[in-house]
Amino acid sequence: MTRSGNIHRTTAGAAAALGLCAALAGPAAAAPGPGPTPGGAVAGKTEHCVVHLEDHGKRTCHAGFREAVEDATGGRVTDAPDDPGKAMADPNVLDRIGATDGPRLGPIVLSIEFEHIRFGGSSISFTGTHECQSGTANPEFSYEDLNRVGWNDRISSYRLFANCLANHYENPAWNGVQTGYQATTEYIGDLMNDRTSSLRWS
Ligand SMILES: [Ca+2]
Ligand SMILES: [Ca+2]
Repeated sequence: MTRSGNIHRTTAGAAAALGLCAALAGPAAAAPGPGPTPGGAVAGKTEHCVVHLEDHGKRTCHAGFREAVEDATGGRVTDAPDDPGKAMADPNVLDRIGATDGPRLGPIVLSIEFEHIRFGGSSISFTGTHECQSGTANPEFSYEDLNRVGWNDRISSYRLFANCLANHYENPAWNGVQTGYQATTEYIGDLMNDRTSSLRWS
């Protein structure tokens, strides 16, 4: 199947959305603070945000992980454990978050990125229009600068969904050191821990 139309449209949409996000960024995005050490104590409250790439990069944040999962899945999954680590260890919950077909599906969850190792601390979920299918030569979704959502140099672990792999880049606009396209990991590794500034999914 051909998917290039979607690829280009989505990438452009995500890029266009960044300006919007910057304009709308509230207090929640203003103070990411120094990157916490893996597994370390969280300075301040945890927060669980969702960036809807399928909706011009619209970002919403929640105090609880359960609410964030409900948001990211378009209301499909309303009963995820509020403890992200517990949720990410529950195969049934993971299956439902990662569903990519069904009636009135809504947003597709691409990945959930976490502040700490082992899916701990605050989180930011990215959603898109479809599951990843094209291999890694042509990234299907991208996010140019995590500064705009208060997530620069914070990511320590992530869980991928929807057949996607993610590439994590040291600098905005997909520059600098990168992880290469990787599946779920409970630790991003010493090279890129607390260094990610932009993302691609494919
Ligand atoms: Ca971190
Ligand atoms: Ca960086």
